[in-house]
Amino acid sequence: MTTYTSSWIRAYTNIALIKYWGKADEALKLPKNNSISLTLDSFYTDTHVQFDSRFTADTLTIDGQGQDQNGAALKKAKIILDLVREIAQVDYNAKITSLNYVPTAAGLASSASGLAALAGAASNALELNLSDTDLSRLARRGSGSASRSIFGGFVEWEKGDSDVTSVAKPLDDANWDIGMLFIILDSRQKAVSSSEGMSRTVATSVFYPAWLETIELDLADMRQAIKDQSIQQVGEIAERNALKMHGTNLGANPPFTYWSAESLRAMEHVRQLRQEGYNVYFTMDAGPNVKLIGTYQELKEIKEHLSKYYDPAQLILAQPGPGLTVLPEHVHADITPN
Ligand code: 2P0
Repeated sequence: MTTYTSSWIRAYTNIALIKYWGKADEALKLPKNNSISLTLDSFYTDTHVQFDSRFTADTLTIDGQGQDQNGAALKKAKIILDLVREIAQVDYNAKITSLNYVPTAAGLASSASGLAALAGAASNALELNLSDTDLSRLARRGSGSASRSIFGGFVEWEKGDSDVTSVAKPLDDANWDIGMLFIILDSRQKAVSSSEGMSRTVATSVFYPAWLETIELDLADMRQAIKDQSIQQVGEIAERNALKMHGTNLGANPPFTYWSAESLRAMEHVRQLRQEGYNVYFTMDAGPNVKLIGTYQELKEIKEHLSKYYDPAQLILAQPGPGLTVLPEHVHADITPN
């Protein structure tokens, strides 16, 4: 019998300030445009992988729940397992154990942190000693946004034009006062997955050409705003870019939106807070939740203010978070498979 076991690896989630919206290559997950994100400390996934000659199938357990052999989560995981098995030249099946530290009912996509943690753990088990750049490439094959969660702070995923060149790079360590406040509005499964949403938009949206025509300018402006450590610029550009992304969905055929009435109400709160003098902006992803961008200090006050309208569990503050982390042995020692 042969067995290869990883350490526990932690990856933090990230939220895009300039969105990834559209694939140039579906199989390789090469994006149509670069994206820029902020890795956050509040949401993360811890993952452990064991390859063993006795296992008869790949298995995945998330928060103690065994995942369906034909389910979406295991399918994405297998892409990464197959890639590392090919590099290491082993054909053993794997047991993946994953813990998601996303508050219950948050309804936030865990694919960025989940697939980044898996890329780290699977390659750690087989002692591949991959560089962060190669880990980003590997994570990307599981889920595009996972490529960015290898790094902490502000990150840019360069679209590239091949499997080798489409990788994320750190932009800025975000060691200044910026944070996000999540308003959790709905935890139900979304009707249009992000993969389906982006491919329908690329194929049919009359507004998609405008997205591509203006993206380079948005990227350049965002890089400068980050360099200047300007919350106002980062926030304004991120808000505009998010609204533009959501606009492309309305121009698709059939049209769709991730917004709910509650999302619009949350956006109105942000506009109202600006009128009151707060330097706060919002972004939204492939779901109804709204994420506020501001200084951590102001977001703390805003959280208090918004608690008039929302349950405390719906309001979650986050600060910039680190990249992929190898956890010390005592963490999760009680549940580590042997
Ligand atoms: C982003 N999103 O940049 C964009 C903005 C959602 C809206 O990346 O198909 O789960 O696995 O590559 O990474 C969500 O898409 O999609 C996403 P796949 P992924 O964060």
